[in-house]
Amino acid sequence: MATPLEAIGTKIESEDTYGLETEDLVELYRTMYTSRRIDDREMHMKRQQKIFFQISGAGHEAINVAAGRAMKPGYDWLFPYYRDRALCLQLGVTPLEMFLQAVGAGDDPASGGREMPAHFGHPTLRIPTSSSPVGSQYLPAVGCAEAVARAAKIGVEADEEGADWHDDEVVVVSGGEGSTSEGEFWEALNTACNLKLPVIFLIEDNGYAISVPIEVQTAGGSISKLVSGYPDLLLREVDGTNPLESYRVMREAVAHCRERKGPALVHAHVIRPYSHSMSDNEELYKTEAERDEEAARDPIPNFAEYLVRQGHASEEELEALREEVDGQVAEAADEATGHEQPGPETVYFHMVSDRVDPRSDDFATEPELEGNETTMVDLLNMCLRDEMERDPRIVVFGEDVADASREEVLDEVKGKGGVFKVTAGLQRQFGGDRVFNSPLAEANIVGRAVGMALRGLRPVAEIQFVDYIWPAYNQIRSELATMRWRSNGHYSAPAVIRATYGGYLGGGAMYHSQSSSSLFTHIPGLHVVCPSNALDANGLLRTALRCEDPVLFFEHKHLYRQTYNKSAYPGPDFMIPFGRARVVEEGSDLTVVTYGALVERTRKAMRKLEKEGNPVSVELLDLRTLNPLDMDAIERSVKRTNKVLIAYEDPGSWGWGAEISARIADRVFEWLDGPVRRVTGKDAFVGYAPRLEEAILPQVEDLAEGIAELHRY
Ligand SMILES: Cc1ncc(C[n+]2csc(CCOP(=O)(O)OP(=O)(O)O)c2C)c(N)n1
Ligand SMILES: [Mg+2]
Repeated sequence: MATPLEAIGTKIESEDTYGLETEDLVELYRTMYTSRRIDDREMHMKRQQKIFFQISGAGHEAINVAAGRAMKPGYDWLFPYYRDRALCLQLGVTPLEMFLQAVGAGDDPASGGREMPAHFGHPTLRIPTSSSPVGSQYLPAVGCAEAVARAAKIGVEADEEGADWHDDEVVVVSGGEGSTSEGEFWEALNTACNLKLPVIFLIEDNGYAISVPIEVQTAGGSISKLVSGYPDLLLREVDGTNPLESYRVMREAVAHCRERKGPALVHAHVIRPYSHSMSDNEELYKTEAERDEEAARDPIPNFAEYLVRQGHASEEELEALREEVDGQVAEAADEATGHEQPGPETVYFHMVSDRVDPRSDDFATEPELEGNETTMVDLLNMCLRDEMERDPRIVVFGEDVADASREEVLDEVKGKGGVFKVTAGLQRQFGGDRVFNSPLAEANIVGRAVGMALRGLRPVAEIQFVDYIWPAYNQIRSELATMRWRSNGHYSAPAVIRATYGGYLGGGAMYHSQSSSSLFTHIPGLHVVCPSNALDANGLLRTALRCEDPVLFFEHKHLYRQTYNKSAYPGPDFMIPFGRARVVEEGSDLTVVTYGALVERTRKAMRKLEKEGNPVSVELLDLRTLNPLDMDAIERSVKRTNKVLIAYEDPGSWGWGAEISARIADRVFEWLDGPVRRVTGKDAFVGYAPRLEEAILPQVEDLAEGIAELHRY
């Protein structure tokens, strides 16, 4: 149960200082005051157009410094949000570093000028770059704590890069009360409690999310009441404008987590005296009386008054401290304005790893084939086995991927191992700490993968069907793919997300048959892989696991067990570089550019035309990876054949083929002897009735017709 909040006072009455000496108290005040003055200064700079956005931590300073004081800087991890200026200062981020972000300087250590002010991050203080989507920090924070818990059980060596874990470290993740309305908050809390992870959820409740008051956000108006049934969750409610009471509960929460008793949630009531941001004016929705009431709870004057009243400092001493801080803040602001913004040449810096290039020849190894031919499912499974043996950091999880979560039944049952069996037997071989089921929550799966990858594990997360990836899209788009770029190369999340996709199985209908590749190829920083056969699947998955970037690895369900795409096992080191198309068949009349299930369908279309006495010499290109794209192979082929048809399963419009078509027009227009044609899925969802599915997805006949028509042109 939450400790009841006895009083939210305007006066700090705490008798006990909870072990903090006079010097500590004055230092806390200094940090709180510094934080407020940075906000004031930034607001001034915004009006002068020296910075381009401002959002303040005003009113949150007391709980912030208390949290920072309870943590071990550079040892514990913080996933902050934009109100956590004083918390970051307390952990050691400097005013200059904050101003560097505000002016958008290339030297900004948090993001190199890429993110807004107050998007805190630090290369060495264990503050990974923060993003803007409200609530998206919770799941990576849980993954971060989980990585340490798993590493200990798995026996991963602590000297791996990023694997600098300590078995008593804690993770603090913060957010406003509004952020607790996001599903990701609940998914994170659920797993933190379920796995008893050392995560402190610090909820800074200022009563508003921009203009929307608490009673609209939260049933019953109190997040701590709402979560009171979560097991092993230490729950504390506190006046977050009182630094001493805040310190008391934060210290307790940190101790609870250090001792591995489970997670904690601290519900801190704070104020927000400076409107939401400089783009907001709270007078539009808060009455004067309400604002006066908040002003009376302002932690900065109230703590100063307390320090004087209790004899920790005199008025004059505090005045001198304030003058000193004002000078330091002004100096830092002036210094920051002298720093340059990043140059245009830096745009692509740290989009992907600059150390390991999965397109390079390092990833081009020859297969050493052995044994009988087998299916794509088997060769994916064998790749995972090989790589898990080679790299102890690899963990595999998702829905139904384990053989059996209840390990005691494993002697009696065969085991599930994935709804398509790609992960069959992995739990049996590598144990339940490395191969495990997740809750049925896709954002949870990807968000935790982000946090684990950040800490040096190599997560392989499975999304059962791409049709259900959408709850995870925010994590993929906003966290996974952006981590390296937005931290200017200081943090990265090299995780592999495997997802099944595609139609042609019959009866899958609209939620088990879609392809959605272009919605992912549109995300910078994310590799997108789509193998068409068993051998490629094996080699490309190995590359995905050995590169240092996030990879979305698409597996076509229809191709999993086709006999025509089987291969013998290519050995434990077989890799295919990304961005290298395969010429499936050479030809001279026209080029077909495709991937996935349409590779075989195009071959069938070619054979059909031959049988009908209307042969076309087609050069068939299987792209294998959509991002990076082998534009050179396309260009080379089109220059020879002078005609090109692009075939894909997705709805045609706004799709992936339109981009390739545009690039062809751009780069080899002069070589074209005909229009760039597309054979695609209809602009509809895949229907259940087989006749409907057949009409919606591109068939052999459609491809044959398209090829013949373009040939005649
Ligand atoms: C997912 C998402 N939706 C909307 C926004 C725009 N937005 C930014 S902050 C905010 C309010 C957040 O309120 P709360 O969580 O209570 O934090 P506070 O700002 O009050 O500290 C909104 C709606 C956003 N950044 N992300
Ligand atoms: Mg709020």
